[in-house]
Amino acid sequence: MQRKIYLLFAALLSIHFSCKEKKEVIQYPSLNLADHHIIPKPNSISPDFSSFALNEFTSIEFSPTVIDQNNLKRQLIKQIGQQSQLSLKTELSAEDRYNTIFFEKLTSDPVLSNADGYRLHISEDSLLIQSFSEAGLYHGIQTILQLAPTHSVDTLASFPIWLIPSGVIEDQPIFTHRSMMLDVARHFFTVDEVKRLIDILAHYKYNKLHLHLSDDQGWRIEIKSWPKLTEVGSKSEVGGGEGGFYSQEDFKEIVRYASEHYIDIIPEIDMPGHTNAAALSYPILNGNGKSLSHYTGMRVGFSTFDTRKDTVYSFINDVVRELSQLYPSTYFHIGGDESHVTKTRDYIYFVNRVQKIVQQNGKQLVGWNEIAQADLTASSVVQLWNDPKYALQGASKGCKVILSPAKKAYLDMKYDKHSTYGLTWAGFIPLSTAYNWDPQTFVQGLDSSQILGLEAPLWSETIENSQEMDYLAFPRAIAYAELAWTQAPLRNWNDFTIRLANQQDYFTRKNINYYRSPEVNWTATGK
Ligand code: TNX
Repeated sequence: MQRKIYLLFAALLSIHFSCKEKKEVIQYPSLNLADHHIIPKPNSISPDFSSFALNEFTSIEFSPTVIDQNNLKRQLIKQIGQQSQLSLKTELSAEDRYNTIFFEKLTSDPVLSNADGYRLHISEDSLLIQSFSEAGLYHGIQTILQLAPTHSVDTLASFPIWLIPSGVIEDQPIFTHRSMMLDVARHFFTVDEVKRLIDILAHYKYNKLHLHLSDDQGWRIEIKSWPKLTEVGSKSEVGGGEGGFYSQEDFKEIVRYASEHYIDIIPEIDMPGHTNAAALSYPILNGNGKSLSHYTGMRVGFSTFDTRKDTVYSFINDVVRELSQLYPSTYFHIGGDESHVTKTRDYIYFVNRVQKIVQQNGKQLVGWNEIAQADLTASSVVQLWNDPKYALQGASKGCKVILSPAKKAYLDMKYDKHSTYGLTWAGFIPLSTAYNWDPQTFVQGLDSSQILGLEAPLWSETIENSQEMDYLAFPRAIAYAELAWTQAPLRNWNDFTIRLANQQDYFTRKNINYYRSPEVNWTATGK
């Protein structure tokens, strides 16, 4: 359809050359910015029925206060290059400049209030991206990528142009925390597999990736003061594979790569339960009184640290200290789920002590919903997964809540009974179930101001590589991206499925093995 419009305009439009060699005046086709397929859906779009012609003479400029100019420029050039034949230039001489993409950092704004928000002002001669933050400017790039066609028009100018509809987009998320979790403990995923996931999440404006780094089946992060964690504890996984771990350098590389995409890494060390691999490495930590061996099954709730032993807390302090130094962002996740063999009073005593350790190491504690039973300070965060009463209990202590209700948001649940991978304990989660709920009103009695955001966890008992990860994660993670960003009145299932069907070019380019949900008409590419 779009190609037809281009051809029509090519026939109608005359092209005028100005005296400067590269400058020529084109009459821009009238494109409708409202005919977009952007996910997450933006807050407001005002088309003005012209276009901006992206081309190799488009210069990239910044207001002086933008930090990370090099990174933003590099990401824009790289990501445009990945989806089209266009190589934007890092520098252009004044006479070579045809039009401009201008990044502006705002200090105040009448409409945008959220640091992650951005405005695109797209006109014939410039594409202005405004935000309070570099992350917001990066989100603006992602919207441009979704607006830009993969194919150029070669008939409207003497050089190829990629036409972007003109107008104004004003956009900001409902949640500051838009997160996915990857369990690298049940099965290990390599640094490259994690980086590939980061690319995709960033494209849909996620800003957090939580890595579940330890569980009964394996310990996945090098701790220099406790070397057996990786020498012993990393060498197993579900089903008996060889396991694996990230060296501290690997972990820093993941953090660095994620930061180029404005994604924070949140590491999780799960305790006092889910600790078989740690206790196998150092039996002094063990609190369940049983002899230990590598665990390759899928049961949960049988392991615990000895919560009354000071050595356990010295150990935890070393782990939290070493790990905290590897990343700059705020949160440290202590797990805390399913400690079925830890007595409740020991569990509370444990979480209280670990909360102090995390805070003394300069981080804010996050834990699965059971931690709400402890004496949490208001800076700690409760992650709802199975019981809303804990979300309310956490909120009553002033804590913010991350929503990951298993029945709605668990990426490891099967889509339906035919699914190749996945579990079923929280029910089937077809794409429509993933999309059609409202995080802001999900927990009755929880004020939406207490909600930090949404996280979709991908537990990895049944998956062991990127292809299998993709099957469970996509397209559901794209539905959650929209739930975490777009206001409820703007969300619409039918409209979402059409925009989703239009992501197929991107899926193909990224080689994403997405699940072709029968609920989506994958051939519905138009509006
Ligand atoms: C429950 S959700 C768990 C995990 C499992 C998951 C499988 C949570 C906090 N704990 O240990 O991997 O179910 O769906």
